[in-house]
Amino acid sequence: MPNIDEKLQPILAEVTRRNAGEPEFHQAVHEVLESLGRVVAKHPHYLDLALIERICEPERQIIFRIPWTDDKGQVQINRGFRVQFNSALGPYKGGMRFHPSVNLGIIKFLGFEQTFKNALTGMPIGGGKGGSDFDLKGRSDAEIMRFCQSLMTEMHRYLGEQTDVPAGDIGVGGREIGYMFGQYKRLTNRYEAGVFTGKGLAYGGSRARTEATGYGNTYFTQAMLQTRGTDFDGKTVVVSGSGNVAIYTIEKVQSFGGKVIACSDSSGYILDENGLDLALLKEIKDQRRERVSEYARIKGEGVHFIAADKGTIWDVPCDVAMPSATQNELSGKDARILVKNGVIAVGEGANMPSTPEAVKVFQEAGILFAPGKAANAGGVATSALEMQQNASRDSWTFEQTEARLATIMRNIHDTCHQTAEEYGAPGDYVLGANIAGFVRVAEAMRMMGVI
Ligand code: NDP
Ligand code: 2IT
Repeated sequence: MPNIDEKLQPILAEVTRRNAGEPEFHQAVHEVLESLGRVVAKHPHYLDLALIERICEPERQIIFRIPWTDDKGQVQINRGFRVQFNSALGPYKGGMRFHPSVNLGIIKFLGFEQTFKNALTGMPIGGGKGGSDFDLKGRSDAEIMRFCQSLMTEMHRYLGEQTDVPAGDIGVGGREIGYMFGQYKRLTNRYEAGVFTGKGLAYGGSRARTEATGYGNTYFTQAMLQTRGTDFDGKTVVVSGSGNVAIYTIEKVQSFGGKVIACSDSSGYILDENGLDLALLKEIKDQRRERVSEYARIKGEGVHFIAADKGTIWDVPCDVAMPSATQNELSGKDARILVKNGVIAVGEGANMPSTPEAVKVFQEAGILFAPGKAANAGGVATSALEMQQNASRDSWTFEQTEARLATIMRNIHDTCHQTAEEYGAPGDYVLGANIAGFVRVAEAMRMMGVI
């Protein structure tokens, strides 16, 4: 553990021992502990109070069975998770992920990161995350509904607008949130709009929540570029993924004058040197729920589809890279290729998409690098705005909501930037985000006693 302060090494050793077989969680904790040496040097009382140890231990972890019946009448079983990580700043808040790779360690890493991310927004939300190893691919709407209803039959007892407020993540969008909220309402006999965010506009959702994560990452990355006297205008951009975060990143980058030439899904990536046709991409992904290769098939000449076993999207030369698919999708090797090809900024839309080696490569090359827990916080921040609208039985315009989002992202950027400077590492947004997020949670916990 060469990069971790000596006093903090036993904490990582204990987290690793106590959470055996959870490499993503160890990785997320490792990264935060690397930043905290400078904090305990200034404020040694955090060590005396075991605040770091307490923050690394989730308040509650719930694992449950999800039985449901498929369209053929066959009974299926999935596993459900909700990790209620930290409630020092407000009700647990964080998305639900449906993907076959989901396990406890992945949900824990996401809940841990969420705690600091939510603190960075400056809003009254704690950290949590949940999900299931359910695979949506090839499932009918009816199957997805029955699955969501069964999940909620168990999970509803742990939720509440003052307790725990889920939202979407990978595999969970408007359709799934509707089914889960509908079942919650039935089971509790309460119209508790603020118990879920990312809801449809017809029943208490917020305008701009769908767009918020991708737009927010674009605002954050733009603010970073401005510190070097430049912006998105005329830049070539690569965005991985083609889900919620990727699509609205592409939309905002294009509106800022950037040219997005590639995006991907788990089957491979598409390259369109003329700039992606977003309307077509939205139709293929949002409406038809098809693969990105369909885009190349329809466009024909000049547009390429490269299958996942033939290359990675990070081979494409670009000025700005915005990884927006999943954790550890961008390796040290990918980072070296991006740097060699002249990348100047990386804004993480996904959670922890760059491996630790990749982050090191970017930082050593002096590239502007925005970690996900800061750059993608616009999604959860707008979820908090949705909760605010629900609490006051109000509904704001798109412009009003987006203006709030833009201000929040500017504030998060400035907080990370100033914190990095204050702690002697100017330009290090990883350090700035980790320290600013940690201190806010730690201070609240300190004032509340041994909790
Ligand atoms: P979606 O399900 O809408 O899209 C996910 C995209 O990533 C799809 O293109 C998917 O491809 C691809 N992908 C997912 N898993 C893998 C994998 N294991 N390997 C390769 N590609 C993969 O999810 P979101 O856009 O909502 O989420 C994307 C990222 O952003 C996640 O890291 C999420 O945690 C993060 N995030 C999301 C927020 C939100 O508000 N939704 C907020 C903040 C962060 P395929 O369809 O082939 O699986
Ligand atoms: O990772 C994330 O921040 C999200 N998936 C959004 C969480 C939320 O509660 O809106």
